[in-house]
Amino acid sequence: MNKMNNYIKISKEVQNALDNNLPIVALESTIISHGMPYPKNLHTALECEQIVRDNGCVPATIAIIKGKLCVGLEKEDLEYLAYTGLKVTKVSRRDIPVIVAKEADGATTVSATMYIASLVGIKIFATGGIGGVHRGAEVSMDISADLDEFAKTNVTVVCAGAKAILDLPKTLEYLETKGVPVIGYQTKTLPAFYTRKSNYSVDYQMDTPEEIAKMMKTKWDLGLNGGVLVTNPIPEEYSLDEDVMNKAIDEAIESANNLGISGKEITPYLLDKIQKLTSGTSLESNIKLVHNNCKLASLICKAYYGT
Ligand code: PSU
Ligand code: MN
Repeated sequence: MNKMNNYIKISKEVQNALDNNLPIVALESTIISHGMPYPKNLHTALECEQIVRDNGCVPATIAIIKGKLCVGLEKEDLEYLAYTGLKVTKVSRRDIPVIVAKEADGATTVSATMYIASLVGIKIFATGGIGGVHRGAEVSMDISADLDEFAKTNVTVVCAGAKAILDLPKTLEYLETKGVPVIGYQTKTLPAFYTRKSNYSVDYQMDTPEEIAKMMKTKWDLGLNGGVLVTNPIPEEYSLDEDVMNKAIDEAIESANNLGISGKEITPYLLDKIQKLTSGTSLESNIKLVHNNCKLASLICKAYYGT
């Protein structure tokens, strides 16, 4: 652990929470630099932190700054990540050692954020959507590193389901193979990010934060390492029309294919294209669902810590 400490920088607020065993909710930074345009990305990042505080937990936004794995960011770090946007390296698990060794900056995806959160003992993390199995993965082999992270890292992630830019049934199959429970919060159907429902079922419906917290404890007590995925439907008033969204998604995927975009660029490209095609309504929904997830993650976190 000593060697590890050289690489980690914990903010005062988060260190105080760790010292006093207070509930902490992790937040990712790829969503800031690559998932939303400036300045809404900055406002959203600050609002997310505030929602976590308002719900009785301490926020820990995670990123790599000058080669340090930062747990809890200062306002100027958030401003920098938001303003610099796509020029900040998108860091998933495989990128961590390279960016740290170069003493460079990185916006962490779900996989990298889960890993860094786990290093300091944070158990819960809120985001918008996770990466998954892409459509056409049987040819491209494009499966997000997020899914394998769930197989090994003991962190629960609260999201609004997987976006329909992905292949939802293949994503569920993959998580099943990796032994990851997919929980629907007050729903039996897998939420599809912009919409409350998909055509697919979650593994288990759970109706209270306490029920989820008890299952997490049980899982890890039993030595069943790996994450838990909690899917939380977007609030009704912000959910978008399924047909309109599917049309935008199909168009965005076609455009990405025509341009030959692949690898780590594809998810940010599709998100940006969909935002443009829906003239910003999808961005507003995206922001609202992230807020909603920050609240639920905080409630689960408090239940987990018994506070
Ligand atoms: N989903 C969103 N917004 C995002 C992402 C996912 O709605 O910004 C980001 C997350 O950081 C996620 C990453 O971990 O995209 C997945 O990228 P990839 O598909 O390249 O693994
Ligand atoms: Mn990928």
